Amino acid sequence: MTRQNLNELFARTSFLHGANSSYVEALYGKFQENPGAVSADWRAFFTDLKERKEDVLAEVQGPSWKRKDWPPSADGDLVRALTGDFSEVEREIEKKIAAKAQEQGVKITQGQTLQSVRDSMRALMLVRAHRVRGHLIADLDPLKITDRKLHPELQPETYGFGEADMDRPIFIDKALNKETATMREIIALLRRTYCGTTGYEYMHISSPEEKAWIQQRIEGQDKDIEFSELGKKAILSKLMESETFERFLDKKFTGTKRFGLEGAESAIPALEQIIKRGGQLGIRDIVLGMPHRGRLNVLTNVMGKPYRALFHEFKGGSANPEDVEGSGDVKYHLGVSSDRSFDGNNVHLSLTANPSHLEIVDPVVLGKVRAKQDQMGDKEREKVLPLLLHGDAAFAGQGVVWECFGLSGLKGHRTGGSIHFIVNNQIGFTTAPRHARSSPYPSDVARGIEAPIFHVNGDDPEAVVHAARVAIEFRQMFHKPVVIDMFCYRRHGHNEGDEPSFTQPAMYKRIRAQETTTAIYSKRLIEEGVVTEAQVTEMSAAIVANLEEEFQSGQNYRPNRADWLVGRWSGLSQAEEGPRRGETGVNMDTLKAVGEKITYIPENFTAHKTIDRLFGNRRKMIDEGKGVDWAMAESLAFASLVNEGLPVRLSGQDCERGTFSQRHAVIIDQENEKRYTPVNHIAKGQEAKLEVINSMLSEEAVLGFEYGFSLAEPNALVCWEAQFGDFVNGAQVVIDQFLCSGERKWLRMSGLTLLLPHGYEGQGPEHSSARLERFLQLSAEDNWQVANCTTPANYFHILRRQLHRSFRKPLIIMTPKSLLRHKRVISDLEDFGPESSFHRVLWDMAENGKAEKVKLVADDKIRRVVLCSGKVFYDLFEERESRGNNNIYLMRVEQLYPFPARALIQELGRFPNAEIIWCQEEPKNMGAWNFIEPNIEWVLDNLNGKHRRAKYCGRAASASTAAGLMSKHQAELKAFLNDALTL
Ligand SMILES: Cc1ncc(C[n+]2csc(CCOP(=O)(O)OP(=O)(O)O)c2C)c(N)n1
Repeated sequence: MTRQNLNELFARTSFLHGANSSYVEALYGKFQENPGAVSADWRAFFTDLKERKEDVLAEVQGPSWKRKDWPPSADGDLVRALTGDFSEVEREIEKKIAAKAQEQGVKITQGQTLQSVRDSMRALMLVRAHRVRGHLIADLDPLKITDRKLHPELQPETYGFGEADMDRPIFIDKALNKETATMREIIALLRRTYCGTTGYEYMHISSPEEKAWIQQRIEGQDKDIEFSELGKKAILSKLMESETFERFLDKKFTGTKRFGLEGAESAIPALEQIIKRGGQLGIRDIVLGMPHRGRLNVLTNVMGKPYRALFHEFKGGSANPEDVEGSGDVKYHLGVSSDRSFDGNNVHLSLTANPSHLEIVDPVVLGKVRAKQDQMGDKEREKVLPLLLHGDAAFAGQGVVWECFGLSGLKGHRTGGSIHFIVNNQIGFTTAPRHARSSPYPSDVARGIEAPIFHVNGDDPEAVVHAARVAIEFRQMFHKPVVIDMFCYRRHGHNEGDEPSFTQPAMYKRIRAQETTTAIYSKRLIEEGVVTEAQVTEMSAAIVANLEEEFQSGQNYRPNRADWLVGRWSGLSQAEEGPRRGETGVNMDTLKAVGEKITYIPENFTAHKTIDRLFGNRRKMIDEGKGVDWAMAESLAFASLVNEGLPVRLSGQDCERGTFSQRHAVIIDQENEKRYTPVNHIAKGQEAKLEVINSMLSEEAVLGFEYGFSLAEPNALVCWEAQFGDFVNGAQVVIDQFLCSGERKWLRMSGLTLLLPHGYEGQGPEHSSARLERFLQLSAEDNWQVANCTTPANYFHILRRQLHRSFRKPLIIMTPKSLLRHKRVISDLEDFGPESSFHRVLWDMAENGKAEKVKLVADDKIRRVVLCSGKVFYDLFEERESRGNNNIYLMRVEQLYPFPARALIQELGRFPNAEIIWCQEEPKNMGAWNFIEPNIEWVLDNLNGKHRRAKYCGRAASASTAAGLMSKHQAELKAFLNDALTL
């Protein structure tokens, strides 16, 4: 179709786009069969159109790169409404009414038919209004403080139905599961379904199937929330356990912070329902994440952590045996795992340890889930469920919540739908909802990804459990996130020592008068005859007796085993001191074979000509055994790992190609846009794969996700790459709270690798620094590794080392930009071969005969050693070449942390007469200087030589990371190189 035709079409029908392609297609089919079957407008258009149907549809369907599942096909009503052809719906209804009348042998006049059609249309509008807005007048708030006025769109009068019209039967075309109903019945059904103690928000979903499924599940006379006697008793019992537990803690440990769940107890039977129903629907593993509120209750009453263990911790005892190292954490941050079994279905549960920073655990949970799904081969992502609990203020306020929703539909990060349970106690510390968010509900952010949202009154435990059931069913059916927003209250202050009436006197007056959820539900069940008062008292007494018994056992309780290095982690151990090189060299034959595969472009694949050339060059590196550059070294590292059966996962913005167009891990056929990942074609039946993911433009959630993945999968190399190193700032919380301290706080190892492009090349303040200084400041207690490598071979080994040792530690690497194409930044293939390994300190290249001009003097004649790290080494090297200076030695610290003290004692010991300089390209208050100065001093003290301290050579301290002007950058560089190389 020509652009002119298209424009014409757009002018006439503004809805012609991919969303309606199936509609247009169907219409065109109809037209081809019988031109009279489509409206005059369309007939004229299709007749005008001389071209082939395929062309029309190809245009309508849009470009090949567009998302296949988006936009979803529009529902018929909407399309008709959009085209202004609403009369078609009316005509259909008219036909149905006539057919019905005929079937019943009733004669109706044309006037009567018209009246019926109008009734139908107006009644259906009322039905639709309830589906969309019913929740606005639902009875959601147990405290009844929210003003939920009748909404005009939900009033029958608005649609012309007065009292006199209430009992006339109206044809409603199977809406509400009924063909015909009176307005009185319709209103009753609508109010019961949409305005009771559950308010459904789902009409923002554009998929007709999902919408219809929810309607089928909740609408109609037979869809009332109903539980068996056994079910009701189970709910009561869980509520009682939950409430009694908090009371018991309050009595025994009065005033101790516990962030009690009181006012939100219905969350406990709801979680129980998700596990139970989930188990029936194929869930085998649930990873939970939650904040402080109610955590102790969830730990004991859902996860099955023994009460005695918790009581022991309340008394100041450790959660781990005494001989286990670690600095520990407060009890309301700790994780735990357990197995629960319902009706023969076993479900493994693990609650992820988290820091105080609300919501940051969410992406970590998602990453763990993804790894477990991969391990189980759970392609449909139906066996492992992410289950997240939230506070209302945090859910509305923390951006990472949205970022996680953003990940939910993406190939590299989806998890088959997370369930979100908001404990909406209508307060955040001391802040009221009207000051905590700009939208009506805390859950509104979920509308953006078309997740269904079930608002529910926490004082109706059956409604809450029902919402939980529908939520897990929906998730299993459609693999999308679902949100339960449970309106409730917080009985005490933010923690148990806080006085809430300072700030919310009216609310707390109501709360003090509010009966507990358990009391309300007990009364209801007594009235229904499900239990007797005596039984309730008995149940409660039994719970207290058990808690007392556990309390006594807690006196002598000692944890006998720490929950770490078990399951997938068994076989790994705590890291020991030493060089810890690992066996990272690869046999030459393997290197060559693998190198050949990853530079091969299949016959029937049309690569871009630059890629063709690039791959040819890479092949030459293998054939000639020299000149291996950075990107090829990385590719060899990935390929050799997958070749050993160890998967590699790399995510980051644009990382398939690589920000600097260096990687090309996935190549694209220029003819048909087919993708080809060479590393995944190393061997027939290759099991371990390289998964490279162009991620969403987020740092916080994506890094959190990859960290979570690495927690659950020790035997994959998991890497996250920042587009430029400075963007890692956006994920600082993950770095501070998890990556650098997770092992010490929670005994959780991670081998996550961060690739952070870093280097001063005159690109301005934002693209120069990955803030090396921050990582070094956080370095302590052997918590991770920070490196700034200068050779492709060292990069290859440090990546492989991540999986070839008996422990896992996060790795932060400053990665190059200009050095990716620097003529000196190459390695020989044999530096990857057997016996080769990672070097924490690297010698002067002039010693290896790689300098053209400089031949160094004997070690004792060396007058200065310039220590440095990263790219600046090459600037120093070339400047020295141009000066021809042969008594200055350039030594590289490739791994900054753990600081290679012993290696440096050995290497610097060679130069007894040399002064020591630390040279860096970063300003003095940044880079490694503040970290490395005392470390070098320690080394020099140990050497006991003439020089005891290193001198600084580099840029002056600066507020901004780098100069904005290239000329200023160059001048600074020239000045400090001069300082470093002038004796
Ligand atoms: C990111 C972050 N900011 C601030 C805090 C401090 N803080 C702890 S709890 C809380 C209120 C949370 O309110 P809400 O999410 O509604 O949960 P609730 O305590 O009411 O259950 C705040 C502000 C925090 N823990 N994390």
